[in-house]
Amino acid sequence: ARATVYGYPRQGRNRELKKAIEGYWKGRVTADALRATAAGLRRANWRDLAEAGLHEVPVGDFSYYDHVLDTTVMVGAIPERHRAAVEADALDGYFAMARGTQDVAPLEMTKWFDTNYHYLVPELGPDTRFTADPGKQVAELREALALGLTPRPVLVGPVTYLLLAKPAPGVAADFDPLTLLDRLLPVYAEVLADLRAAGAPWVQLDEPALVQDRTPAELGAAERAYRHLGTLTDRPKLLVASYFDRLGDALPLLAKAPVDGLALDFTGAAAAQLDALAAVGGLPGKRLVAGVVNGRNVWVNDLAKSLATLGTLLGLADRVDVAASCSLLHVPLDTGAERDIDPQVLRWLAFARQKTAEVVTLAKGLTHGTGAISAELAANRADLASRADSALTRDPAVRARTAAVTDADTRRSQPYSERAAAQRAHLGLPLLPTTTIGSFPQTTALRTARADLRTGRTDTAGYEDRVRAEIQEVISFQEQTGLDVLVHGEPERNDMVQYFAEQLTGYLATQHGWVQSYGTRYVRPPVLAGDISRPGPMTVRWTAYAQSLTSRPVKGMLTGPVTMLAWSFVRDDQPPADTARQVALALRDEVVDLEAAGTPVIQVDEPALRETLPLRTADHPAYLAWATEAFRLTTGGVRNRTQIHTHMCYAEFGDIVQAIDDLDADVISLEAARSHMQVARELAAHGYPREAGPGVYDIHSPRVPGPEEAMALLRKGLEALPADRLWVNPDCGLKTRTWPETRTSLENLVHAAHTLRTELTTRT
Ligand code: THG
Ligand code: ZN
Repeated sequence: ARATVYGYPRQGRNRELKKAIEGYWKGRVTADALRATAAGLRRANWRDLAEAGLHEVPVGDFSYYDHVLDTTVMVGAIPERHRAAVEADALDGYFAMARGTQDVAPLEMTKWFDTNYHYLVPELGPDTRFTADPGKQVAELREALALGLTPRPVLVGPVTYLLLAKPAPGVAADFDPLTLLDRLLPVYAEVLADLRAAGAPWVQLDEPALVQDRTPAELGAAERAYRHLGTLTDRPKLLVASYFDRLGDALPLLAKAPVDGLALDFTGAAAAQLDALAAVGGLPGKRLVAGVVNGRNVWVNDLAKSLATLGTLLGLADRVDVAASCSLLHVPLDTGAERDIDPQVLRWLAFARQKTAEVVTLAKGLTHGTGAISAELAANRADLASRADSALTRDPAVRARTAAVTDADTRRSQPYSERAAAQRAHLGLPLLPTTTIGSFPQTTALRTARADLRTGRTDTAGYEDRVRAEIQEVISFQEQTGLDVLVHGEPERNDMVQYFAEQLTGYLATQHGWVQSYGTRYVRPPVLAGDISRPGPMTVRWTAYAQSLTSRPVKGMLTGPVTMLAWSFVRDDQPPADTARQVALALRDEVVDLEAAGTPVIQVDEPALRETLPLRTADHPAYLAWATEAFRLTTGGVRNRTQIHTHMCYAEFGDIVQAIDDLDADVISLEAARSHMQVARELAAHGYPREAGPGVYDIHSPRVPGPEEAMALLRKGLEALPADRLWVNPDCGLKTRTWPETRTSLENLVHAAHTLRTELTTRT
């Protein structure tokens, strides 16, 4: 057995790639210097992988921005509006597609399956003509060959590429990109021939889209694609890779296809594939690459368990190799860089570098028997045992409390209709109340104060003075502008997940655990490592301070349990539902404390509720059940008169309206500015009975909408929802906007609300 991986973190130990690219954008780094940095990072990665003992290294997984955009370039599917820029300069044209320019909009960005990585969506139409442009892939292959390595180019497969695409602007919305398959396959054939000629023995074609529910037509397309590519004569050996879940109906189809190998995910729920593989008679004559090391979480592998899986697989294919389940792009680089995590706890964790070592160990064990890796197995057993027995992972008080949760804890004492009356009386709000989503612009003074606190140039007292000054400013601005429900502006928060993670027991923060989110943007997801508890209030002090400055209601702001899980690495030794319940109980205490401190409105944000939907629809009900229960457990402990808000920021809610209703929040604010109140219509169509604030200001754009525009959107909202259930707010937090933009847009928004309010009250 041999060891391999499908991809590796691109950024470098100190995010050198981010710095070089952003420097290039600012004109501080030349194109040559950027290329040299990139080549150096590729070399460093390959050397690391080869030294770790990988037999085959991936090539082409490197990217200046995104591997789906690289595929768009490889097949020549450059959108019309970007062609001039690409022809003028390939690198600048590439970045123009990714980020747009003054005059030209970028490609749309969306989530890569159920990970937190975002890709650039190919734009295709009936007139799209593909041409092969494998320059990047061939050049990187040559670089690796020159180092004396055995490289395996990794490409996005043609079926997944088309399934990830959408109709180009101006193309009918019902255009199906899959109809372009017959035009695309000859281009892939040409790329494959070029890679073979350049010296690639194998090429990997990634088809993760086949782990999702697929129609018979889509499965038919996959079958046709691999019959076509498989029967080419001038080609390298083909490895078709799937990951993020099990293949389902696509498994028998690919098992029979004339390709040379399949890479399958055997982690988590996908482990069920083992039986499915046996049921189709295995892969006689083919190479099986078994993804037994989870490539998207951070936990050390159970080596003995993986060896058992691998042993079973030995009988099912001609040759069995060992890999991580997916590209290691989705995990940080190296636990060795962490200084602040307890060394014993650090041994439970495996980042890309450690996962590569695990894959190599498993390949060795599979080839030479467990005797050859007895030291590794013993150490692994000890690490797993230390994790299982640790006081961090098992806190009896937390366990007793989660076990005692009753259905009543997840329900408020009265139904929405009765609560609404109590809240109306308590809050005394006007028709079409105005509010914001929570954050206000983070000023330079504030960022400097936070940096100074980190470096010790300011003490806590000095920093907190700065935070109080910001809160004062934000409160008086909102009063002057005439907003009805105020916020404190969140000046004390760095990131909406990290801020809470840092204050909860059981959560670990990393110093260097960067993971690419999109382009040059990275996040450092905290790790849900142990049982979660809240040593003390987390937000009450700042919210109460804000409330002390005004007689208008101030809204408390929390991140909900589902988002706390979605944007963290989640423990794998208990179901996510159990972890969510622990987080929910900790947040519930915060909600109750906020109420006791006199907070009349509390918002619990769940931007990730929609984005964590499982890939297969069969798995949706179970997910939505625990997710909505965790939200209700968080918010179920308050009195009727306390108003619970929630907020979500992506526009596609149509398929989860029922789940949104099941949250039993009193008010929801949603992104709607860019989708022109489609959300309001969807809520109305569903008979959504609660109050809603479809956003009337698109905060993702620096454009400031005029008062007429806010008014027009509100009128649309009023066509869908009755006036006494409609709120007026921007569609997301204002953290990324400037103060001048914020000021004008909120003035316009309040003006529109006041005008309509007068209109509505004088009419009756
Ligand atoms: N917080 C966390 N995860 C998230 C989001 C978040 N995942 C999904 C979505 N939001 C991702 N969006 C972004 C937006 C901006 C940045 C990263 C992800 C970003 N990062 C800085 C950078 O790379 O320069 C680093 C920020 C830092 O210093 O922490 O700008 O909101 N947890
Ligand atoms: Zn938002």
